Amino acid sequence: MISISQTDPEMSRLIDEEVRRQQEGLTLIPSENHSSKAVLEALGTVLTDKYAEGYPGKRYYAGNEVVDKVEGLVQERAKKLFGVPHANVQPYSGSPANFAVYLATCNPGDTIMGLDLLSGGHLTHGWKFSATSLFWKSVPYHVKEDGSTNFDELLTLAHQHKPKLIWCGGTAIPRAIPFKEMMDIADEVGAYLVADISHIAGLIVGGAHESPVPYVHLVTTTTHKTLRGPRGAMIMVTQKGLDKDPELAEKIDKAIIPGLQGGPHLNTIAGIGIALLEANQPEFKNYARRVVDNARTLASALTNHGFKLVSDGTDNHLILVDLTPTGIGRGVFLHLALERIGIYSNKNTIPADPSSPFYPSGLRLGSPAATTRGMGEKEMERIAEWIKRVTDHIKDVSMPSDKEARRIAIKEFKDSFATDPFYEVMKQAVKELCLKFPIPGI
Ligand code: DSN
Repeated sequence: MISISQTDPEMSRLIDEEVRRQQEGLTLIPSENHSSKAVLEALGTVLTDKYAEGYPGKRYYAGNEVVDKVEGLVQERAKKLFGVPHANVQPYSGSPANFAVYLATCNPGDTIMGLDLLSGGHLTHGWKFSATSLFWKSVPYHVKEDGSTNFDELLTLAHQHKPKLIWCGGTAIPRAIPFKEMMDIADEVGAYLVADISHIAGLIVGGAHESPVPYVHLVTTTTHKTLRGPRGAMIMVTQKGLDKDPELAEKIDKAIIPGLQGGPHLNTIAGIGIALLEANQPEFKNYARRVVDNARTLASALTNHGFKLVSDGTDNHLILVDLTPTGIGRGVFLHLALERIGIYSNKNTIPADPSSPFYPSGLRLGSPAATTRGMGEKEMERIAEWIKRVTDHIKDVSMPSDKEARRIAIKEFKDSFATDPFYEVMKQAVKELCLKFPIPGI
């Protein structure tokens, strides 16, 4: 940090501030994690300065003899770890990776299916405001109120619309993804099946979730969630994918460049390689198991405190709390109050949410980052207790249905933080715990 503080003290102070926020607070956002010191170091190397449009051995720029080896090494590690014949490690992040899948497999206007965003899918799986539904005809499928996939609806829609591609996976799914059942439907209608395993990639390589590789044609994943690498993504082609289309690997590579991206971010790619190496160590299996154990402990402690959970629990790293028994739109208030005391979560829609996505009735929680810091059962129980105390403390706040009244209610709620000593006392308790569990990369 020394050179930053000399060159740009203002930026240096902000980075220090963020280090403190992460260290003194508790990340329960299921899509965030704390990457290792080695991963962070890779991001700050001269690899960031090199242009390398193309792929190893076939670039548009000179001077690639070293970065060819870097990218080749990361490709090999990805292939080995996930058990796939082809891996593209260049996508800048999850959304471009998913976009490249469309480019490689569909023509503009083709029909695609994905889990509706409000059911726990992702924007790029065809959400109505995503460009993916602008260029392709999106037919979303949903979960039932208990959080399980509505296979009857999916099967009916798939036969009716004959999609070219079906997505499985998403961003707010507390249960195991039913890859085999998805494959049966995709095969029946001749669609590509793509697993977006961004949330659970680390659990898959750590043996805590079934792998989609035998069932799907393509796999996309971000690299920074349970996989604990830098912010990036990968696209993998399975043997089943090559059997369906022997040119699928080339099509994916072409979709990334020249289709969608320019030069790859080689510092990130090196960081991904380090994360893959780390994920291949025996200790990572232990990490993946502890992530799930911690999520289950947190889920059952919350249930014991009277919270209602979507699907009544979790199979993975993620918990979705249904706050409707105390009123609608309450995810907003709880996430703000938790943020005030240094606990970071997501307001989130629940299946059939009576409120809107910006004022949802659920709270999304996850265990990957806390587990990376070494927290365990005792800490999960304490965290559940804090969430309960905060929930009780704000029990009288309610979300108005009128738009302007809503804005005022949220503002007054936030203003109350400054004068209510409860929040500062709680923040100190959270900080005290967090300081006992240092963030590894710092
Ligand atoms: N932003 C990611 C998440 O939080 O789940 C999905 O893109």
